[in-house]
Amino acid sequence: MEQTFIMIKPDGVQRGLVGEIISRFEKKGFSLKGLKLISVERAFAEKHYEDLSAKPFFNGLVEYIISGPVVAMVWEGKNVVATGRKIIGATNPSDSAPGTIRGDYAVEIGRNIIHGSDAVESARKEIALWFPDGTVNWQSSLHSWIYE
Ligand code: 3AN
Repeated sequence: MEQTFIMIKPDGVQRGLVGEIISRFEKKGFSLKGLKLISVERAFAEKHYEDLSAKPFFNGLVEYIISGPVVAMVWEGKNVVATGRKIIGATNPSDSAPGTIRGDYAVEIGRNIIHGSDAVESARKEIALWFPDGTVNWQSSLHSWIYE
């Protein structure tokens, strides 16, 4: 089954949105397979965002991610990468629809609360980076009520 990497950024943790965000993924029917509250070092944040290293906002982005603890998660389910991005909303909160996490709780692109993998391949890389010891292998007893 497909997995994605979701991170609640330091602003989401500071603003008390952890429970709300987890709730949205749970209620949708996705399964939590990994979860930790963690403060990351600069080099780790730079590795996570290495594809953006040439961007003018790269240093500010890294400073933001290391400014406080983040909640790193792995969620599993059918089409969870693409559907997770829909739940999160567009990168710039000015463009994210009401009803999405960023649409409901964020104002600025540089404080957009949450990260979600943008493709199955990047999800695989990000899960390996953030959960090097692997994730938890379990199946919800609701499985047959969510999938046919
Ligand atoms: P997403 O997080 O929606 O996948 P990306 O991968 O384009 O978006 O950008 C990664 C992160 O970089 C975003 N979550 C955002 O915090 C930051 N970012 C992207 N574009 C900008 C920008 N123009 N100015 C400041 N930060 C940005």
